Amino acid sequence: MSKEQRITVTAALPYANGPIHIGHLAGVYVPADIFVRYQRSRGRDILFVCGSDEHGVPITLRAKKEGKNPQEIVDTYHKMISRSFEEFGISFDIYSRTSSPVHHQTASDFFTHLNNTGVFTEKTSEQYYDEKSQQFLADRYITGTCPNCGNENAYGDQCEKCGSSLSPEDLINPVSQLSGESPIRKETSHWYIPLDRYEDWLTKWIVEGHKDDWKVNVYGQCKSWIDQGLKPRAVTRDLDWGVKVPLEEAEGKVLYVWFDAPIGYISATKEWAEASGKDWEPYWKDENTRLLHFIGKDNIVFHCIIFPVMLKAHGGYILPENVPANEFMNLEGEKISTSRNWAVWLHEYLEEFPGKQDVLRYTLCANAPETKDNDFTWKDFQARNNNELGAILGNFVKRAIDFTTKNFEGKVPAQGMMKKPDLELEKIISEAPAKISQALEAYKFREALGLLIDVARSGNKFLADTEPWKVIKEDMDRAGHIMNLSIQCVANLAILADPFLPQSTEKMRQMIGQDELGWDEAGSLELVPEGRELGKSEVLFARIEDEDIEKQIEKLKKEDVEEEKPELKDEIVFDDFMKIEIRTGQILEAEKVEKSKKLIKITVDMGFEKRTILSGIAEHFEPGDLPGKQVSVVVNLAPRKMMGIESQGMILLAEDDEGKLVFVTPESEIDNGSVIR
Ligand code: B3M
Ligand code: ZN
Repeated sequence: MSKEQRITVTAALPYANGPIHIGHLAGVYVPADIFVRYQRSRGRDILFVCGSDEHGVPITLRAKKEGKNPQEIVDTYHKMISRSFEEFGISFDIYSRTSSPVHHQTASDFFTHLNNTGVFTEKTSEQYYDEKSQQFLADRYITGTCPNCGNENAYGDQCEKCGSSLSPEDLINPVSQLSGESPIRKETSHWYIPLDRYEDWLTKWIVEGHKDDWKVNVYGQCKSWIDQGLKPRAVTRDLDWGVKVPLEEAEGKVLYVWFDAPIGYISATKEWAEASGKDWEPYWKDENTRLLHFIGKDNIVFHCIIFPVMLKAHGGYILPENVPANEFMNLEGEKISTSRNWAVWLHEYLEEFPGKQDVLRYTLCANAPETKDNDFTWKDFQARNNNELGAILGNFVKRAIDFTTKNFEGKVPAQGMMKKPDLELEKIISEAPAKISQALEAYKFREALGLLIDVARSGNKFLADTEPWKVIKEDMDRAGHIMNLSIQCVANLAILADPFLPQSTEKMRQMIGQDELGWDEAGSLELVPEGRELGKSEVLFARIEDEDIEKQIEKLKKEDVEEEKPELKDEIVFDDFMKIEIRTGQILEAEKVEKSKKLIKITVDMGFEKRTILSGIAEHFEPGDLPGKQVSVVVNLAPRKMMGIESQGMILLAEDDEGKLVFVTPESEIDNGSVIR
């Protein structure tokens, strides 16, 4: 690997519809930043780009919810996100945004090029349309049941439960997120990128070409999509928020957010190059550039299949060398949920733990969800700070500096003869840089961090083995030699820990009066010259007390119970309500529908007739427990066929936030068929 190598690192563009939380940091930004800082320290020409993803349905839905326009939403969150990244120390070379003019131009040109070179197919088809909101329902505007795993809350573009990428037509029982109603179908035309035509190429490139160097989770997901067969995918949408489709006949259409967003990496590069007087093209077009995408697992298909196909179809671009995607970080044993406020928000952390950026970086890296989902707990955070950062690294640095300051007038003493424990320490230090490099180059950040802490551990062991506090009484020179080596160890740690703990290494350098050194200088016991005056020692990682942590745990629990006011549907007039005919009935029989996980077939005595009704409650009730129950039934709902059986009405149930279901039953017994209003 040549020192001159050029690397382009992208980190997923966060949607500008909410703040950053530890899940984002652990999965994407902390590992990317460690990698980039390491490569910079090796003197490599590395560019680190990111920015806000400001298009797409999540933004417009958020705007609607808050009664604002989308631009206001993205302005607010873009500012907030970029500020918190900066304060946290994620060292992007540029943090751009997709509402910028450069981006609109770049994305638009990219589309035009693909269109002019005949890459797209244009197709008119019927798509879901919400009559009430007068809008086509793309992506997250529509939800329904996933055909692959049965998740009832799958989105029109993706099921978050099983990860499959979907189209609205794939959803079972689709519902509009705008009105809550079932959509109708309406004709519209769109441009499609024919992913199917790239199957052979993808097989060669990924399935055969990246079997050994891509992470197992990434490779596995890609392979299974390719094996399942790919379909053409629409790259335009009937929406008014996004990059306008640059064609006259496409009035009222914008580019699909996942078409424009990855192009955002290129736009950001252009913006950076413009501002720093550089040429953007080698970072995207030179075959010697390593292109790396840091993302979370829900973005794999877009970065490994769709974007590469776009780049390939365009021509002239390089493809990602690797896509080191991570799994998810949970919090205190539960999935992070922004709607439930079950999250640790970066901007709040920065306020509540000022100056402790490194502790969070360390904890998130030590628990990085590299191969499986992992868990962040406040107890672990405290333990990592007190027992690892403090007791091992901070303690070693402080002992080395304090003992030298006190006994050698604050100057680095001379080296002497190397004895056995000295040689052991020398070996560990000389081998550490290559070992840590190897782990970092393989995207094994946890392992790399473990190796780093081992170096500090060896420093402590060295002091314990050599006992300078005893030696000094008889042999000042030997004690000086021991302290010299200890200071050299600190200097090495200041280099090796820099990618992981940049705040603390800055302090370490001050303590040993050392300028920043590059990675390739690490491994030596000659970094700090004899006679160098030391700076003041500092506690690098102050203890975190139980009460600091308890506060956080309480805060989480409190926010968890403070329920948000639910979003209510639009007001209706009395006549609308009177259109619904609800009557009491009694369950006569109930049986599970064969081959369905959810459905129970129920026969209800309505007094005036019997009805067959299918209800999706099999995961909540045993059919045997149902006969005899009085229930409320919507009797004038148009019949619907499911699993080949016609359902003639709907039985009402109440559902709480946890998904618990109970029947809506008359308070005391009443004739079947009684009217409810
Ligand atoms: N905006 C982030 C997400 O899925 C999405 C990434 C875009 S990267 C080009 O949460
Ligand atoms: Zn699914």
